[in-house]
Amino acid sequence: MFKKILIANRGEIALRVIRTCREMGIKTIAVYSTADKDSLHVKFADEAVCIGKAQSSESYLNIPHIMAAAEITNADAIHPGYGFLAENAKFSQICADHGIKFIGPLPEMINKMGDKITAKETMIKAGVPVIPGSEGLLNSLEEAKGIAKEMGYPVILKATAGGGGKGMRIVWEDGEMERAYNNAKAEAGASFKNDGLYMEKYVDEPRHIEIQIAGDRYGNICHLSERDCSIQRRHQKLVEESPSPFMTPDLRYKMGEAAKKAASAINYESVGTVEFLVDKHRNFYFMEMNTRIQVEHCVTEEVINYDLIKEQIKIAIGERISGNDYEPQLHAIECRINAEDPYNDFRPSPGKITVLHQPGGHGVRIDSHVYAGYVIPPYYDSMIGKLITVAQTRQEAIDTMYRALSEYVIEGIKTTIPFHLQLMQNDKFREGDFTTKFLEGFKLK
Ligand code: MV4
Repeated sequence: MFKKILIANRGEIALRVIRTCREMGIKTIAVYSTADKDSLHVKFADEAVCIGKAQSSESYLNIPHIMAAAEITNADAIHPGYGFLAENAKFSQICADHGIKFIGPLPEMINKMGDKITAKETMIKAGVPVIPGSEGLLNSLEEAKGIAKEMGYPVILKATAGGGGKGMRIVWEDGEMERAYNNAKAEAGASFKNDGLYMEKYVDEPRHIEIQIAGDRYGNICHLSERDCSIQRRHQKLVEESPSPFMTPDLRYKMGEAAKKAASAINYESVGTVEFLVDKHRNFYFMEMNTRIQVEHCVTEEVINYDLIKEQIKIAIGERISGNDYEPQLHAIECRINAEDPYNDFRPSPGKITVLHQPGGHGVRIDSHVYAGYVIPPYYDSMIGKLITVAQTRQEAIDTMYRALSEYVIEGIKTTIPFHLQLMQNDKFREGDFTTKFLEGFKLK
């Protein structure tokens, strides 16, 4: 068993990992930037090391600073959380070189999924359905036009180094291709130092449904059912739930098998997520694989009654997983509470939380690092917590969510709570009738 884990992250996920470590009898080391000296993860960890200035590049993304903190505190393992260095193959390799266990996948697993064309080729070989498109990189504008004409418009251009919508362009007709191709290429080059593009047939109004998986070093893989993450805005998820209201037992079986094939194809070890686009006919296609614990892992924890961080740590130690798949036993919904003004284009709203009352009661879970008097720094993402409700049915989970949101009192900053309150009352949402385009037509009253 690990004696001490260093958590290379901040905010709610750092606290989330500390909580599980404490239950497992593992000591924790927090690292923090000067902007986070009063953060709860610093207070709740057994030890804490300041690793640099507020900007992420000087602290949470600074590998030498983090490795130095791990060396002086004698950490046996590093948990990267999500974001920051969680999917950095170089960091995973450096941990291995220093005899410190990276609680996550090996570098080659991260690399195989980080490049989207490589990932797609791997999936085709493994028999996982992918969206029809170009075979690998587009070599020129003329080639792009040719493939689009053959396949039929609309198509979508994507960056091979991308993910999360950067360097992505939808193209509806031949006349738009030149601009879209050049813009996507420039944006990809600027964002990822890699301007490689590929093309796919555009799937209009899809759902984003992802399958949580876990794999151990002995080749056992299981799936832990799906999360529906279709409610998002500009590629930022706002609400996630499990099960998906669009799911059927047959579709879950097929997507579960496909996700396990995807993970097996790279001998995946750790917890991870396979993202799919699902069209209105319930055809599903591999989109990408996330080789990390995700923000929304909690809804899965609630419906299958497992601590995924505990499972992730046990896999890293070398324990075996059972190999059984898991079906949702309950319904869970998560609302991301962000320090953003939903009435002003979700503009960030950092600052001091002057008054705080958090909801509670039956079926309510809050994963958050904030407290009354806490100052939200402007340097990092704006999520200040996750409100998760769980109940026997989707309707009850929504009703509990509405009740819990109504109890929240946060003063001093703007939050996404008014948005969530309105969403929970929306008829289409309550009927489970939504796609990734849902919020494009959503007006806040
Ligand atoms: C697509 C698509 C439609 N057709 N690919 C968005 C982020 C990146 N991971 C892939 N994305 C999409 N790829 C094809 N062939 C639509 C999206 C998309 C999307 C996907 C999931 C969740 C929200 C989305 C919002 C806009 C576009």
